[in-house]
Amino acid sequence: MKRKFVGQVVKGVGGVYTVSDGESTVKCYPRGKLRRQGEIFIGDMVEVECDKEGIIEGVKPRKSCLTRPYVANIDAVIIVIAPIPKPDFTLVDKLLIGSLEQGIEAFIVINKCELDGAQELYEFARSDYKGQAEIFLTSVDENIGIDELCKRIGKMFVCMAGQSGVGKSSILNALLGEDKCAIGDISIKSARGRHTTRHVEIFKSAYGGQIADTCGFSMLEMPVIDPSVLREYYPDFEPYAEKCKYRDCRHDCEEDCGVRRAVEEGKLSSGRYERYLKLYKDAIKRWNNRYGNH
Ligand SMILES: Nc1nc2c(ncn2[C@@H]2O[C@H](COP(=O)(O)OP(=O)(O)OP(=O)(O)O)[C@@H](O)[C@H]2O)c(=O)[nH]1
Ligand SMILES: [Mg+2]
Ligand SMILES: [Zn+2]
Repeated sequence: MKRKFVGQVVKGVGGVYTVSDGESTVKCYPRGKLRRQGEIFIGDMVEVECDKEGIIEGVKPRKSCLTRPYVANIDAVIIVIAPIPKPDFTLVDKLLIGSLEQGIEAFIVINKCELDGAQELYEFARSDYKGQAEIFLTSVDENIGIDELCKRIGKMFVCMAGQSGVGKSSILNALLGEDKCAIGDISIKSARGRHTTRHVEIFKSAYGGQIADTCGFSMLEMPVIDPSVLREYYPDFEPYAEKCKYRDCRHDCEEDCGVRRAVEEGKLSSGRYERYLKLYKDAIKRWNNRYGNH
């Protein structure tokens, strides 16, 4: 007998999706045009018609949708960094831009906090990301900060994000209290991770929330941003941008720029500003490559 229901996509591997109706899961295949890549995201609510196997007939409108990592309907993104591998703060900035764009919360988790350099990272994040993300210190190895993070996540649907090897899957396993995700060895020579997690999958947390694990990624894979709106995603620049001579100042080489002045006066972090300029120039290059001159 056929039954119809609306359920959540909790996993997708090779065109086969696992859809949960809250109690059980069904293996599903998408109908026709939904088979194209990028049509169905993990976290999507989908209409399913099934007997033994399910067919995904449609995708419900999304509350939020990140394209890197590919996940829909999350409430917050958990950006993980660690002393090893060496943090890429431009990637953190870009993840923050993505979360602002989608109107979701962002947390920054400094993992491996028992290692040298973690405290400095914490101080750095507290100054560069003040007011933009709650910051947590965790160590999976020494069981520090895990429960606090789990409580803060509460009933939210969140997704882990960050470079390969920072410990996203390790934190998730610790939060779940079970080893459900594969953990990788960091190659010691290069101190770079090797992409242990290869797909996105959603797990239930002890406090009734949901957590999605994702694979580590690099800046290059991030979506292209319109360079003219980039500055709108820097709320920490705003009080100074009001003092720019030009209303549409992009805080680059324009004369009488309030943001640049704030950096010179030490009111804004120069690192964050330098990374903004880098992202801005990168955005122009990539935008022009895709859409012609800006
Ligand atoms: N010292 C230390 N090592 C940790 C900690 N948490 C995780 N690791 C180690 O970091 C390495 C990478 O952990 P993973 O959880 O696989 O990292 P990931 O971010 O999921 O990586 P990808 O799946 O490749 O994106 C493993 O060797 C973990 O044992 C920690 O708190 N302290
Ligand atoms: Mg992983
Ligand atoms: Zn300016």
